[in-house]
Amino acid sequence: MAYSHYFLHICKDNIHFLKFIIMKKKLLLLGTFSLLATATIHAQEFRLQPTPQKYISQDDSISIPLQYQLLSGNSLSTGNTLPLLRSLMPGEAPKAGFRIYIGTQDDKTVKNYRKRIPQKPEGYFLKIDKDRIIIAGADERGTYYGVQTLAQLLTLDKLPLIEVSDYPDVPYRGVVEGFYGTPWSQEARMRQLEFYGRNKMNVYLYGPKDDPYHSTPHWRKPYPAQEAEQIKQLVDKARENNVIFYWAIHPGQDIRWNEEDRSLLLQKFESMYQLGVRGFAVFFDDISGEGTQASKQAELLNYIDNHFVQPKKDVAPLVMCPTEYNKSWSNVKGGYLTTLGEQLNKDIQIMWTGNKVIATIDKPTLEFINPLIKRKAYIWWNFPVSDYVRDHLLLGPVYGNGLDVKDEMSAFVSNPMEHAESSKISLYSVADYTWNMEKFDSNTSWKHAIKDLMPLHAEYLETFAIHNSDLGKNGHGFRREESTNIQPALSALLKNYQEKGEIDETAYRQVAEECRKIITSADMLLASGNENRPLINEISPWLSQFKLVGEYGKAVLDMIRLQRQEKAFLPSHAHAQALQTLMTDNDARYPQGVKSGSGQLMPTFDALFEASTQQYNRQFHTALNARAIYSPYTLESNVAQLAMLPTQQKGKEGSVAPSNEVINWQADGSLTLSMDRPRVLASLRIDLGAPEETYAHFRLETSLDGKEWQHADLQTAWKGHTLQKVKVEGRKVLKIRLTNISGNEQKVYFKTFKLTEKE
Ligand code: LOG
Repeated sequence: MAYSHYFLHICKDNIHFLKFIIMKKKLLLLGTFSLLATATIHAQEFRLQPTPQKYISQDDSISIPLQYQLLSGNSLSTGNTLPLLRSLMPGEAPKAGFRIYIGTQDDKTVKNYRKRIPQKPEGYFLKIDKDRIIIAGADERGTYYGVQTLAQLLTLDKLPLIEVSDYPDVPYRGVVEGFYGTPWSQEARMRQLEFYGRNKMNVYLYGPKDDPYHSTPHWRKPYPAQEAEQIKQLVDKARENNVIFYWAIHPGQDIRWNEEDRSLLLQKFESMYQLGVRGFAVFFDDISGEGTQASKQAELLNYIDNHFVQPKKDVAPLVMCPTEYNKSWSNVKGGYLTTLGEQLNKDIQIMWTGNKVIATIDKPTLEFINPLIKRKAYIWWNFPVSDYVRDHLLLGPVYGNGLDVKDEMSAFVSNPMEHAESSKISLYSVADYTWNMEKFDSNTSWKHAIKDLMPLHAEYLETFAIHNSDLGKNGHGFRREESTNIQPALSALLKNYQEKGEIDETAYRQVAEECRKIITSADMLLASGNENRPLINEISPWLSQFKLVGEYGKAVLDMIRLQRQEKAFLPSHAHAQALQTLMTDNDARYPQGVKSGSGQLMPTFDALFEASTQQYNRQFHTALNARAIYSPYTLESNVAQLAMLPTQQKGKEGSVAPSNEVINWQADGSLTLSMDRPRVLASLRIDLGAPEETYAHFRLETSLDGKEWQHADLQTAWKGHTLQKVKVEGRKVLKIRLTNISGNEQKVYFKTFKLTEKE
């Protein structure tokens, strides 16, 4: 296939949209994959990522030069730009006719092109001519990005004659590993850093909540040797990929505002500096008490800036995450944010998650915060983080952020899922969005992200991703579109069936076809071998669930088709029930739970299951089980942050989903968990992540009828902080209620609320 060629389509304005339809040699060389998979990716649509600001391409191309003469500027004698170029193009030869001129703007090698270099940080000019390539950067990172763009063009069979003038919209773009739960593995982080380099993201902030040396209890102590070595490895990897590695500390839970703690914190930073870290951050999110004082935080940060960051000269601007880090939690009159705005040194960056903890970012978001903090917000975007909906994968498109806010922010970093590889679907688009906002096209970017992760199985991964996008009910009330491709057919099918007892044949065929695609996609991905093993390992519980969803859909379609046939209906009803059981079992097999297709597919299939069974029962006077899902627990609360938390059931265990944030539990506020019928308890555990005395402010009661309430003792079991095991063994209850009786607001966490029933 060496003769393959590409076609250029240049659209109206001739610059921003360029497509190469190309047969990629590289893909065909990956011989380990099945023929079928290879056949499906014949026509690859090529696109530069992130979308460049400007490019013009002639309808012509050259063969990739086998030999070339390298003329490189002095500014590149160190750093990783030339090593990257050499690794991409091995044929360097002193006398070759083809030349590559590369340098930053003051270098002689690119002096003829100086005027063409965009005068923007990290900008570059790249030109591919018949006899030469020019890569000229505004600064070193810009030159490096020019080489990264060339790297993408080199995946084509031939090099297009092209001119690119490019620079990023947002100064700092990247990722904050800032979620609760299992931190990313070393290997995952190493792969991430390469991914950031390739996608022109320049920051990675290390701050996993569950690294004990980042937060309480061990933030004061240096890392043990082995962990330190791993961080050093990451720092080196980051540098290799031109990413600034920020190390963040989270001291606010137990910091004392004295000299001892200040110097311990500085010593910790110094030890990280020794490991090569050149970016530092202090996070004060999700804390209560002493640590939350704005003026103390500002004093500490300024001290770090004046006595550590500035004197070192080679350290990136200090970043801080405030305690009031989103609008819904901020009390402007209380003066927390204005104190930070006024007192913090001007070069210190202040993070902001938006109008809520989880929110998209738009103009009004920034118009609110920027004047308060007297600087451009450093956006901490809580997507695709899933630590509050761990049973879901968030693989849908990145959408909803303003396309007109590039000048209003100093940075935009995404907080990802604990699944590193799966997060790349969103991170790819975050790179694209932050580089060139106006041209950002959510859906195109998403499709290319998927192709980037699994070129040979993109079609299947796309099917999986489109149905695994929404978060389900959650405490933050943040939702995403899901199953957009089939949603109209699903609702037409359901509406016609429920309202008229009729089958919309077109919709039926579309849904049946989608179920077939779902099953095929799950199988193809599970058997995809080594194309992207880390990704498949992460998502395999969801792939198994996804396949069951497809099978369940098929069984339910059979049910509505056979609903009037007394005998034939029964096996399809039984099969659908069996599949429900398998899905429940699979969900229970993993501690975090596993939900798939929960946004559109499952609610529709469940509703069809119920409607067809009810119809059948009516017609044939039977009593088949017509209930698809069943949750024995419901939660009610007048504490705003608790009201939306989902409940979960696993075998004999019932629980309310935990929340990570500080809960402001108002006086007399209560939470009530109700059961479908009286149940006998074996145990109840409550963890408010608070000192023992806090529990005295709460009253726990149970009731058998919802009218009369019986007191239950909260009994402390010590577990670092506290965990309450409640003495309820053998008690029969319909409702459990926890009330703040202190007369004041209580600040607590809501880490555990879990009961087990007696056999
Ligand atoms: C935490 C963060 C967590 C995220 C989503 C910030 C600044 N802090 O509610 O660690 O991953 O929300 O659960 C947060 O967002 N607290």
